[in-house]
Amino acid sequence: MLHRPLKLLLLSTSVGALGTGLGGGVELTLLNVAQELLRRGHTLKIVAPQGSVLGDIPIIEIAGELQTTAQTQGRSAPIVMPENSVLGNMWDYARQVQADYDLIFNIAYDWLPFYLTPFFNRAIAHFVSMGSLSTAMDRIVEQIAGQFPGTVGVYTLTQAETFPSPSQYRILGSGLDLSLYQFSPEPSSALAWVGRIAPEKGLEDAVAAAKITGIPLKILGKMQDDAYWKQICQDYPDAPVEYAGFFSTSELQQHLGNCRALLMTPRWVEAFGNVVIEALACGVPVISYSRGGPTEIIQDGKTGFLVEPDSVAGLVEAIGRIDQLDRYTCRQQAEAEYSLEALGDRMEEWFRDILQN
Ligand code: HBI
Repeated sequence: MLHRPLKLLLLSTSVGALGTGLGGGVELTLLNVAQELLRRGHTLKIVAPQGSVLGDIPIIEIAGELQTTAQTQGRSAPIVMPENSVLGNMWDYARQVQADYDLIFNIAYDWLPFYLTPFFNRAIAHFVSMGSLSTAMDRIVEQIAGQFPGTVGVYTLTQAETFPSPSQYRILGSGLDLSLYQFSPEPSSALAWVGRIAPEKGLEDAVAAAKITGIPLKILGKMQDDAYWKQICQDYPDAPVEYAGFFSTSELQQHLGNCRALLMTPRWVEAFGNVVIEALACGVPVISYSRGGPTEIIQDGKTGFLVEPDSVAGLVEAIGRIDQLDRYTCRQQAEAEYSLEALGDRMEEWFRDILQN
């Protein structure tokens, strides 16, 4: 069991079909983890909502109603299962086929997969993709992390620290297929902002900074909350910003590489911030609020600047110092710390530790 290839069943996020961008950074994480495990000789299947596409990886599509995104609910939100829940249907499928696999990998930030863990006779590795969002989720995540030690992983330490017992979580970090990201030595004058366009991402602060500095801001990402975007446009009618759309990796890295710096303005504890390492991979330094995952990635003053959270003035001040940063140093950090190789080692080691118990 320890060194032969593993048979893995990966269960995806429940809030949207893979490829729609609704899954945010988790879609990229799932694709990268799956590709790297396949490259290493393991076999795997991904179970995901109908309409999912993830590269050329085999997907078992499951019908049913999507879950509501957890980050739009309140801390005291009850657990809600829609009629004909795709999450319930995904996990009923997993129950039926579990004997064909060595290990199940869950990436949904939902109550059900955690609750079902003791009912399965296969080990389940849970990857928690966000920080603490509700007491109901905290309770079940903490319970399973305690009952099945070592089986609950997170991206970063700051993310783990949003939960009651941080030391129970395995820190897994993230990684990218760096061959998909071209180093770009000579950018245009524009700044970039990349992410799901939703309130927790704090886009309005980046737009305010663009208005104050007069530097054009290119906005890339899934238009998740139209009303939120319309409000920003009303509040900052003459800011030099352009919403360029939602792109696949190859187009995203072209737009991103052409920018002087990426602005990260998270209102919440960003669990990791895959866009940060995507920027570094293109040689683009990152200016971010000092909050969540980016604080563990950005080398302040070398590959970016960490700014006082929610301070637009702080963003503006940092933008004035971008020329102090070396773009090749940014690429080098991505290669040293965030390669797919490094992520694959961490995931494989995690799985083998779980199977040894
Ligand atoms: N919300 N309920 C729920 N379930 C998820 O799996 C989920 C989510 N919100 C966002 C999310 N997953 C991730 O895909 C990333 O956006 C972090």
